[in-house]
Amino acid sequence: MILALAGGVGGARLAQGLAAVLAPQQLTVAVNVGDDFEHLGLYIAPDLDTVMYTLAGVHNPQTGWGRADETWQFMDTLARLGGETWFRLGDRDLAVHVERTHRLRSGAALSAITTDLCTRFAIAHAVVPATDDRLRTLVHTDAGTLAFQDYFVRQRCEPVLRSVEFDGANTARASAPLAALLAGDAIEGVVLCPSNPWLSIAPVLAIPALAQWLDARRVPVVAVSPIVAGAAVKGPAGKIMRELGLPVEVEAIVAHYGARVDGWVIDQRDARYAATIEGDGHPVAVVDTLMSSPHRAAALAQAALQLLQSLRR
Ligand code: FO1
Repeated sequence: MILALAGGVGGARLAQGLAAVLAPQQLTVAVNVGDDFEHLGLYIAPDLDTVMYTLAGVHNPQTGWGRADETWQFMDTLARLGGETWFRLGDRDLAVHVERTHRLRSGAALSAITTDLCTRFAIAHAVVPATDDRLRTLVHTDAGTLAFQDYFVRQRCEPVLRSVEFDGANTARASAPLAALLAGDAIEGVVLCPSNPWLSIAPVLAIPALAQWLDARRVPVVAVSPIVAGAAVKGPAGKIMRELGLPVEVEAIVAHYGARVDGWVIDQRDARYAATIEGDGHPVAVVDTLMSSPHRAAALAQAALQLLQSLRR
């Protein structure tokens, strides 16, 4: 079993690649829930839905979020009624939020709901929220402390980020299926997807059970760099790194994860960093990391799995 930690578009794309090359019983994707929030009375889980829609092949490849072939009757009507429209919910997408919210209010756990929704989308591989408990990313900025989606969508990541906090992380437990996996000995390796390390992966690693398991692990961890040729492939990682006073380079990502990562998959455009990273004791695979098609995502997944395999020997 390979455990992939994912959030956002980079995570969803690599999860799709891993699902293409691993059998269903060989992959669990544990997804960030720090971006989740309540909006218009609904519970929205953007990263879970991005992974779910991508694995189901119904995602919108242009936006990276939401569904393909979406219609917007609900949003248009809401706008006419004077409702809040800064966070856009398509008609098909809306059905997922309504159903998930209803089930949560009936007492079901987020992980159980996710498993059932994924089955209904004919997804064979396991997708689990990192936690069933409340965990919310708060962004401390020059414009004050902002809830994640307020910062990310409403304010388009424009405020200068000073630090990030994961409200509830200290008491959050691993979700039921993830806890069961961590308690057994099925996991043979971990892949950190090329998701934003500060906004998407950090909330997952902030869950004490997961952090403790990783620090005591007996299996290798491989990470795929989300930085290519001095820029983030997608999203605000580059801007955030500059605001944190870090160079927007692979080596800053390597330093950020430190001893938590054993081996690195970096892009061929960053090949010059390979010797230094290897010199620090981390084997490196240099490949094309841009997942511009499902085929390329599968090739990248294969490279990450090969590196994991070599670390196991
Ligand atoms: N991102 C946007 O930039 N604008 C939106 O209106 C928006 C709506 C939205 C609706 C459902 C959903 O699951 C995701 C949505 N996202 C939107 C993406 C999302 O907020 C972020 O990309 C993630 O939280 C970051 O990983």
